[in-house]
Amino acid sequence: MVTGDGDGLSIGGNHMLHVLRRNVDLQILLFNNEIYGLTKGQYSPTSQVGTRSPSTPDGSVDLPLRPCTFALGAGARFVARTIDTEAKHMTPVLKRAHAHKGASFVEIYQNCPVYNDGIFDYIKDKKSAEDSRLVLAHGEPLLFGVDQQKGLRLNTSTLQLEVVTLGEAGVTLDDIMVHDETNLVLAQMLAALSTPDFPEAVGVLYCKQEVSYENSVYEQIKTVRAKKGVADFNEVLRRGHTWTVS
Ligand SMILES: Cc1ncc(C[n+]2csc(CCOP(=O)(O)OP(=O)(O)O)c2C)c(N)n1
Repeated sequence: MVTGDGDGLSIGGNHMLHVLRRNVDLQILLFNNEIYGLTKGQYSPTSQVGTRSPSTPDGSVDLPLRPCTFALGAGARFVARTIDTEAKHMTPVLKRAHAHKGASFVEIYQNCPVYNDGIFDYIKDKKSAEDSRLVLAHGEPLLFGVDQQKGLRLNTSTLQLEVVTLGEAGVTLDDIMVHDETNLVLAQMLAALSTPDFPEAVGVLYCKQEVSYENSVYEQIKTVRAKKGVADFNEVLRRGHTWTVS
């Protein structure tokens, strides 16, 4: 299912919530350009505060939604983020999403050259990408920056992630958190990170294989049939309040 930030989080936000919660076997690609493009540039649920648009001529005042945070909150079992122009990064992410049985949610940062041009330049441009992009790999330390010299450490007093530099103030690789895509709490922390204070996480944030909605329903039907036998549809239809008109 290919959708946008407007369609997927506002117009169809209700459906998105339940498809994720129910774990329907569906791959969802949410192209986030932080604007309603097709209908000529109205602000969307992911538009930054202050976005000037035909529907917010003096700038939007409401807090934007983070799609991955929303998906995790709704109970999605597969949540990932990638970038439209980064084919090398996107391809394995899409393959993982496709292989996942159940709802998989992929947010794709996307430029809108007409109504929101350059909105993701900070994470795409070679100059700033190193500091603003945290490329996730399961089992690998959360390192980023030029020469991978910066990393994320868990501050155990505040229970928050913090940016540290290897070799400074005694920081070593052992201090850096290791990515575990089965850890929901970590995924929620990673999904919420934003520039300029933090890099933004791209890759698979969370993956937990659980039985899909379809399989649960088929299992249930099997169990009920084993117990009660296969119903005769005609008999079911004619049971109860039915009349024969002669
Ligand atoms: C129920 C419903 N309401 C409104 C519309 C009109 N409409 C079509 S696309 C769109 C905005 C889409 O924005 P987004 O999902 O962010 O995609 P983009 O065009 O930016 O890629 C709207 C409001 C619609 N198609 N269906």
